[in-house]
Amino acid sequence: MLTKEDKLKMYHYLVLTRTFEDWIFYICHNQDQKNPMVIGKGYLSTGQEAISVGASYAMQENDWMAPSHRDVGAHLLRGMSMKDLLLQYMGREGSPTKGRDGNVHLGKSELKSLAFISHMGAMTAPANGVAFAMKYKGEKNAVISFYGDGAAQQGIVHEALNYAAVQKLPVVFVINNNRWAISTPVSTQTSVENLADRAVGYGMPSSICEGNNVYEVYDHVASALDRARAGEGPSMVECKSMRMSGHGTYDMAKYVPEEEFEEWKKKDPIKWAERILKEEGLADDAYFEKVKADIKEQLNKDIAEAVKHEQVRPGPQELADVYAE
Ligand SMILES: Cc1ncc(C[n+]2csc(CCOP(=O)(O)OP(=O)(O)O)c2C)c(N)n1
Ligand SMILES: [Mg+2]
Repeated sequence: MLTKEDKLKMYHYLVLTRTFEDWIFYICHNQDQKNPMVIGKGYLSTGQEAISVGASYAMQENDWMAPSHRDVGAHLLRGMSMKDLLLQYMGREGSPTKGRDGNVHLGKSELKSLAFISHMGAMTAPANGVAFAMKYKGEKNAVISFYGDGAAQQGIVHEALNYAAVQKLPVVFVINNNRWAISTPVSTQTSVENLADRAVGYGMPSSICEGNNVYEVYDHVASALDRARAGEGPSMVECKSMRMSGHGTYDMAKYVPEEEFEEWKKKDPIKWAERILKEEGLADDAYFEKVKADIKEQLNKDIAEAVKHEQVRPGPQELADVYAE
């Protein structure tokens, strides 16, 4: 059962993720393109933050996750600092990838998150690897493997799901079905109504949840993780949501029908959480405004610090641990 403290904490992380990514969007569109602060582009989870926040909130300390590129909320919740994220986006030496990779291609083994690799769906295989090791060692932990509706069509995902089911691995496959894979709608990617319908073919249970209701995402993923930790094998949770921005900050998503955005705006995860918190008498508008203002203030401080202290871009010395002697 989620306590009041849990619910407010999850709300905080929704707002934190949104505020950070809104800033990334702003900078990508307003920075000096000849001397950019953010290297590359932003890949944002705007409008679907409840998936990564709700799912990762259900993790225990020794669980691992294999994030996708829309899981900044999960990175933050697992303890990634704002400074780490900022330096990563800025391609600086002090970032989790030491400036060798950019934006959302990151993870930190100290935080039990595998570093995200760009090949869609490919994170399901190392997620299985970690789960296999847990099972082999007799540990009662589990892994969340996050991936999108587009990634769900990759061959490696089908193999990984089959393998996880056959080996009864402690993995929860959390699908972020945000209806689009770049400019391809989900309706032209697959002939099944729900991606979760495939679970039966792999021999694992599945459930479908409102991906924009952070507390519902939590409930579904928490049950699936409990099941995995109890040795009952993998399961799949399909989170129905919508990518409320372009694929990256360079993409204004002109190919998405305006009505689709309008429809999903009504299901905004932050507003949804606010509605629930109000209905349950746990918080009011003044509280929400304060959370938003405090986060903005803290973010401004973190940005100033990151910019002041970490101007170093990686040089050849940073490659030293890439190659064996
Ligand atoms: C194997 C592979 N094919 C193509 C790409 C290019 N690509 C990057 S993201 C993306 C769309 C992914 O869509 P989805 O899995 O639905 O995730 P979303 O971006 O919607 O969260 C594609 C095609 C890639 N990175 N890897
Ligand atoms: Mg998608």
